[in-house]
Amino acid sequence: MAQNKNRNKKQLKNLYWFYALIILALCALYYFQDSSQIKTVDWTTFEQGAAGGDVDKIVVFSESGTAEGFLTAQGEKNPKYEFQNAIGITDAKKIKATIPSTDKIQDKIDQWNAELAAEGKPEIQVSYEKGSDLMKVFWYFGPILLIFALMYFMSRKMSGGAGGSGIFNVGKSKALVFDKNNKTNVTFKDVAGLSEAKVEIEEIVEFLKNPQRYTELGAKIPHGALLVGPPGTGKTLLAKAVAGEANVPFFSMSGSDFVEMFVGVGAARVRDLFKQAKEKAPCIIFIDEIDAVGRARGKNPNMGSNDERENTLNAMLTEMDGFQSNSGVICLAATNRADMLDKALLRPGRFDRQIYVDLPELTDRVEIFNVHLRNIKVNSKLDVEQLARQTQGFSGADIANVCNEAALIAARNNKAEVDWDDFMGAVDRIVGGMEKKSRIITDDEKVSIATHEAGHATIGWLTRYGNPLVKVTIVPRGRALGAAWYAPEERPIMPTQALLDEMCGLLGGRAAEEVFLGEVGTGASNDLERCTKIARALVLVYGMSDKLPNLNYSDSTGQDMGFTKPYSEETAKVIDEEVSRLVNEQYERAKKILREYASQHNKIRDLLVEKEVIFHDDVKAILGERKWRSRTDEVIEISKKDEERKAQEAQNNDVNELDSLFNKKVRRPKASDSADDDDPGTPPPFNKE
Ligand code: NHX
Ligand code: ZN
Repeated sequence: MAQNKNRNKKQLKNLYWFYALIILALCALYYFQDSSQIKTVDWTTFEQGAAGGDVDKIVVFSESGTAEGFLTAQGEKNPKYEFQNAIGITDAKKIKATIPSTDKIQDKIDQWNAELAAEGKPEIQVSYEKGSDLMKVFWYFGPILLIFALMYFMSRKMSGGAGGSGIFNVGKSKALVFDKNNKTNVTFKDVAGLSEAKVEIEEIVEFLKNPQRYTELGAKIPHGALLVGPPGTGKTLLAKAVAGEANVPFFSMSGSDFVEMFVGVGAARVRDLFKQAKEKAPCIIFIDEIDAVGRARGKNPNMGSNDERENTLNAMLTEMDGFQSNSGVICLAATNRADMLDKALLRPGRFDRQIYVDLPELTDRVEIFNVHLRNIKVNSKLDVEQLARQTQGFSGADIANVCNEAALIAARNNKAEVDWDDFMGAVDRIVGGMEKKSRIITDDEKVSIATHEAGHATIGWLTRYGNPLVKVTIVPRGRALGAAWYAPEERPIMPTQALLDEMCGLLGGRAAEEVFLGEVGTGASNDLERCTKIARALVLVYGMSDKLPNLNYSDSTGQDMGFTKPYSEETAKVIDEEVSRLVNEQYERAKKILREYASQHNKIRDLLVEKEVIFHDDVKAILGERKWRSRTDEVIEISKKDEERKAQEAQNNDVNELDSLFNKKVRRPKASDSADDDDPGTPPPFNKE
C-alpha cells in the first residue's frame, strides 16, 4: 500500500518533467528546423559560390566574424551544398562561413559584384548585423522563456500562501500540523456546553491513548467520526480538543483545500495527507467542511465539471478503507449537512459514527457565556443566566459575538464596565442589524408602520400557538422599518395548528394595514415570503393539506438537482391551489380577529407611535393575560426544578437509591403545577416579524 503511494507520487513528479521535456524538445526543433537549412562551408567554397552567382544576399555578422549567404535558385541546385540532416539528404537554403578578415569583406563583395555585373548577373546585396548568432538564439528563445517565467509565477500565486510553492508542489497536502513542537493547547475544559458530544468524543481519545484495551478483546478501532451540526457550534474546537487531550499529532485541513484548478491534484493531496499521517501514527486527521469534496456523487455520469471532485472523493474513500483498523490514524470530519454527503463515506469502516453537535441549550449557553466573559470586565450584578435565556437559538460563535459586541458598545459609551443594557443592545444589533437613526420617517408613515406591527402583536397574542412576544418596535433597524420580536418556541414537533397560527401571525401585519388603513403597502414582502414558505412546506413536506394528505414531495437526500418534479402537472396545479387556499384562509382569519379586537389593536398602535418601543408587559396590559401558557415558560420551570432537585440530592446524598428514584418521579413538575405563580417576564428575543 505504502509502496503504491510512493509510486503514484513519483509518477506525478515524472509527469511534470515529461511536460518540461516535451516543451524543450519543441523549442529545439523550432531552432534546428531553421538551421537545418544552413550548410557550413569553408571560406574558399563561400568565395567561389559568391563569385559564381550562387548567392544573392549576404549578411555579415561582424562580432562573431561570420557571413551567411542566401542561395539563389541556381545555388540551391549546386550539389556542393547538399548535406544530410535527420530526414535525409536535402538542399541547403543558406551557406555560412567564417570570414578571415572582417575589414576586407566589403572589398571582396565589391569585387564579386563587378565580376557578376560583367557576366550580366544580378548583384549581391549586403547587410551588416552587429549581433552574433547568440543574439538570434535569444530572439528565438526569449518569448518562450518569458512564457515559462509567467507560468511559474502564476502557479506560485495560485498555490501560494499555505505552503504549496510552485507548480511542482501542487500534489502536496497543505495540512496544518499540530504536534509536540506546535501544540494546540485546547483541552475539553475549554469546550463549554456540548456535554453529549463530549462524552462520545472522549471515547475517541481513549482509542488513541490505550488502543490495546480494545484490540485485546478483538475489537476494531473505528476509522473515523463525523461531527455534524449547524455552523458556529464548535465542531472545529471539539476536534482540536481531541488532539490536545490525546497528545498526538493533529492534521487539520479544510475540504476546499483539496480543490484546485489542476486536474488530479485533489486526489494527490488526499494521498499525500494520509501518507504523512501514517508516518506519524497514532494521530488525528481533521477535515473541516468535508461537504466540499464529500457531496453525493451525481447519478448522471456525463454531467461533467465535477469529475475532479469525484476523483478526490474516491481517493478519500480508498484511503479510509486502506488503512488497517488498528493503524492508529483516526479521521475526524466536520460538516453542517450530513444528509448531503455521499452514502459511501458514511458506511461502517469509514466514518463509522456521527456525533451531533447541536445548538447549545440553556445550561450550555450559561457555560459558554462564562467562558467568553472571562476576559471581559463585566458589572458584578450581571445575571448570566438571564443572558442565556435571552439568547435562545444562538450558537457558540453567536454568543462570542454578543460578548464582543457588548464590550464594544460599552467602550463606545465610555463605560468602565460592561452592563446588562450593553448586552441587550448587542443582541438586538446581531439579530436585527444596525439601528438607523438617520432615516427620516413622517408621522403618517409612523402610524402605518405601527399599524402593521401592532397587527403582528395582536394576532400573535391571541392565537393558540403564537410565540411569546418580547417587544414591538418601530425604530428602523437593518432593512426593516419596524419589527415584532418573539422568543421562538422550541417545539420538537409542531402541530398543524402551530404552523397555521404562525402563518396567521405573519399575515397579521398586512391584514392590519388592509383593515385599519384601507390600503396595503409593499413593506410586507418579507412577511409574505416567509408565510408562503410555511404554506408550501405544509403541503409538500408535512402532508398536512386536505387535498394531498400524507404526501411528501421533498427530496431530503439532495441528489435530485431539481430538474425533475416528483409529481404530475395536475398535482402541481392542486399544490398551487392548496398553497394559496391556506394563505388566504389565514389572511381572512387574521382580518376577522383584528376586526374583533379593533379597539385593543388601536391602543397598541397608539402606544407604539408614542413610545416607539413597547414590551411584553405593555401588550399584556392591553390584551390581558394570554389564554395559553407558553411552552418556553414550562421548560424553564422544569429545568429550574431539576436544578433544585439536583442541589437537594447533593445535600442529602445518603438517601438510598430507591428513595431518590422515587423523589425524581414525584418532583417531575406538571404543566398545571404553577400556572398562576409565573411571570414570564421578557422572554428571549429572536424571531421578528
Ligand atoms: C424599503 N423597507 O425597502 C423599506 C425601507 C411593512 C412597516 N422600501 O414586516 O420593514 O419596506 O413586521 C429581512 C427583514 C425586505 C428582510 C426585513 C426584506 C424588510 C418589516 C422590506 C415593516 N415587520 N419591510 C415587517 C419592513 C421595507 C423588507 C427584509 C425585511 C413595514 C416591514 C421592509
Ligand atoms: Zn411585518
